[in-house]
Amino acid sequence: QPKTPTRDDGEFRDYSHSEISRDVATIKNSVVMHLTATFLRTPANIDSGQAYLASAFSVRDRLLQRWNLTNEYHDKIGAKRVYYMSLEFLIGRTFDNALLALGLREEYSKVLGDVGFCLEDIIDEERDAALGNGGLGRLAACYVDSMACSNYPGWGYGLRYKYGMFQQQILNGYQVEAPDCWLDSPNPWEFPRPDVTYPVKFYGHLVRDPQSEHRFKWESNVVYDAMAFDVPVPGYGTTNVGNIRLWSCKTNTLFDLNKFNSGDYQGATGGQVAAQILTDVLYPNDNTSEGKELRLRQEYLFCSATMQDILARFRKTNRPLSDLPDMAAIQLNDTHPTLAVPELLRILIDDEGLSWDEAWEITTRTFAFTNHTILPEAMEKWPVPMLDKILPRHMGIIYDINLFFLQTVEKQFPGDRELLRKISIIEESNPQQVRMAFLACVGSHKVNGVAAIHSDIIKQTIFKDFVRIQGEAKFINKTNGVSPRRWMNECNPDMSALLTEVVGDRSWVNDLTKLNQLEDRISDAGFRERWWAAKQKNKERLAEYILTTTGIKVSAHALFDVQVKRIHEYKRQLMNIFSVIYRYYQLKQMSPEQREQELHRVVIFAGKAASGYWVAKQVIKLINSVAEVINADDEIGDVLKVVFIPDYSVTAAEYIIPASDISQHISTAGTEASGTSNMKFVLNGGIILGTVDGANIEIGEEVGEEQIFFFGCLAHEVEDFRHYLRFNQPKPDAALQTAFDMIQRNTFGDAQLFQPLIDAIMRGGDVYLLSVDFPSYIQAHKAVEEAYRNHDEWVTKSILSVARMSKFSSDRSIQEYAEEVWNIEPQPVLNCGL
Ligand code: HBZ
Repeated sequence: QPKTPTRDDGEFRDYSHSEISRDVATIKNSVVMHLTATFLRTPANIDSGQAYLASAFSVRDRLLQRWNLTNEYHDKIGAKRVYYMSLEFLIGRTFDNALLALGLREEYSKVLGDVGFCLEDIIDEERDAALGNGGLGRLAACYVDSMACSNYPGWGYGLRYKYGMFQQQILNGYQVEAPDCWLDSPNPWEFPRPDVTYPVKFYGHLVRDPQSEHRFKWESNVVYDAMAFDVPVPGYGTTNVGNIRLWSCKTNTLFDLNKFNSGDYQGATGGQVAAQILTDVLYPNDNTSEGKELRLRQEYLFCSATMQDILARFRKTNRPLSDLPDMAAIQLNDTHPTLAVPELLRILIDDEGLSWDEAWEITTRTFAFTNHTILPEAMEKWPVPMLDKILPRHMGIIYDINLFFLQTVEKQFPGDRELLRKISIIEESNPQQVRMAFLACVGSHKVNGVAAIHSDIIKQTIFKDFVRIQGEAKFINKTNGVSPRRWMNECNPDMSALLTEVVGDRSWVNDLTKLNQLEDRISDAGFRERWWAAKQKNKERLAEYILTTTGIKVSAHALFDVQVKRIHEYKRQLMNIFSVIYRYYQLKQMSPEQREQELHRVVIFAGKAASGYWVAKQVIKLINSVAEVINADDEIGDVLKVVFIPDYSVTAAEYIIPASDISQHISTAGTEASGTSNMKFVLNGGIILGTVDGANIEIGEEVGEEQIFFFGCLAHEVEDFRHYLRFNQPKPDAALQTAFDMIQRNTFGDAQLFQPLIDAIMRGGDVYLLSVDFPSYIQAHKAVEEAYRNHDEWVTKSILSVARMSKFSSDRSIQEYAEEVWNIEPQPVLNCGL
């Protein structure tokens, strides 16, 4: 009789790898069952797309069993849960991730091999779930992964966009957007829940409750339905499976029988068409706020459905509403879900009959808020007239929140009218605007930034007065992290195998602190060689990928210099391409013999520009124009190649990141809140060329400054430089001037196209300080080349960096949030024979 494992004996940890049915015949049966029963095929008559779907559905079955078990268990023990509310989840693919989590990769490989398919090709059939723009959305995906892997009872809440992040094509050097129809084929990774549907009201009018001055009845006949789709989040090395609940919008007046009967067949379903639009598309802005009414309605649909769902789950516990903060912690991923604050107040006061004070206490103890940016154009503000029209009750509640807040401040700082004006949630502009960051701050018990420098900056800038009023302790730092499952184990199998060898088992995948054991191997020549071979193989794989996506042939023996991220002025892709132009100029001055002596380099760009962001799109055009000229120049050959990889995505990142020698994170100091790809690159043995900004700083502290190439002015110097440049002409150094000259001599096509980019620097105040940082940037490039030529030294840097990266696991971030913000504990599900 096998003994029943208890929660303390730790057996559950290895459970998925040791005791799950790994029987290949059983797996094959389940795949064949889906082929025949779900997709009406026979094994002899399928293509790789169908093979993918059948395999994915069979994996999903296993996840759903565990998913049920996890939630049943958490209900049973009355676990406090955390809800991560985010308008974006940039998930990417799930199939390979799930196979690794369940420890069934080899088995599926065998089963697929038996029917004539190669697992890698089948994995390639999956489309990314691209329900996010960039860092903020990917962070949400890494965080739910860490919650599942660390056994925290946590759920993500988001929207199920019918069209995710647009697909980027490059035509004639320009970005062209195409819709991302990711739901056109069946999606094995979602589970529709028509039983979990909530009505969400818009517009209408208010009727005051005669019994209470704070209570209203909100009457409206514009009602939409939000229906849940559950996306399983496989936990690696644990039975726990997490969940992302995504809302899809339907109308609840599905069919207008009156219209139909009067002959208006089109009109009869008109409501349905209008309703779907709410969750049709993801707004493609990164670090810019979209002031559209539709976006506001999207945000509210999300907040209302989520709060109704959280409260429905809470009510099942039969505890009084005052216990809500003991059962639920809600994290606001930036200001996008902030309407959840007035929505909870509304439900507690108007529907549940609580007093304002009771409701306010519950609300502020439940919510916490993460800020991801201080760029002024990203700050969400909604015009009061718009809010008042769409959500009259919420506008009233926001006025009350503001009134009570200002009253307490007035008591604390009597007569300081200037202070009241500065901190008011309502900005006195014309029209008045609701400042969502202030609303989120006042409605939360904790506010955090995403890297040490960023958390300091927000305390000195946007939340300065709030720190004075509400105290230092409320404002904390939670440095971002990335999932080692996806960003090492999955995307870099060869380096992962080396880590497993060093550690002795795969435990590092859930415990990155074990990477420090790598330092013991630093002088082991054989190990160093295999380390480098792994990097080399990744570079060859990327060279293949570049060839298929762009048609450009690059040498895997060149230095791979990578900048992949959203295209944005503050991230300074423009500075990078100017330096490439200058490099090209220098190479052209050399004799062929001299040139051949130079370090060979492939400069790789990728990233999307928001569809309405003209400057960013011109930068893409410039990069492609420069690439075209340089790549076609026979004198240059392999000494310098420039590549723009189209349609950057999570999956593309999984190819690109493990192959970098150098990656660039070169934002103007103080503008990149954290960055997370910087962590992924270093974790994969690449070195950073970067500014003293965001998480670059903490990475430098951990891995040692010798392992990073820092350059540029410091955050505290930026204001003075900007001030100077507002009144004085920038003085480009000879190198930058050379780049301008080459563009203006039509070297890369019509100079007129690019003149606005130069003008932004020379006449527009050079807001991002390219002219200031360019000389030290060029110096840093030189230092990189010298270091790379010393191969031994480079390999040492690479190994040491990885060994010291444990801090940047999202498991560490999540543990800090759990302990310091959410007050929740890990709740591993017992081994129940699944
Ligand atoms: O969040 C990013 C920061 O720029 C980056 O430094 C940080 O590492 C990352 C995770 O904390 N911010 C965003 O990605 N922001 C947005 O995508 C965004 C999207 C829509 C908006 C505003 C911002 O309206």
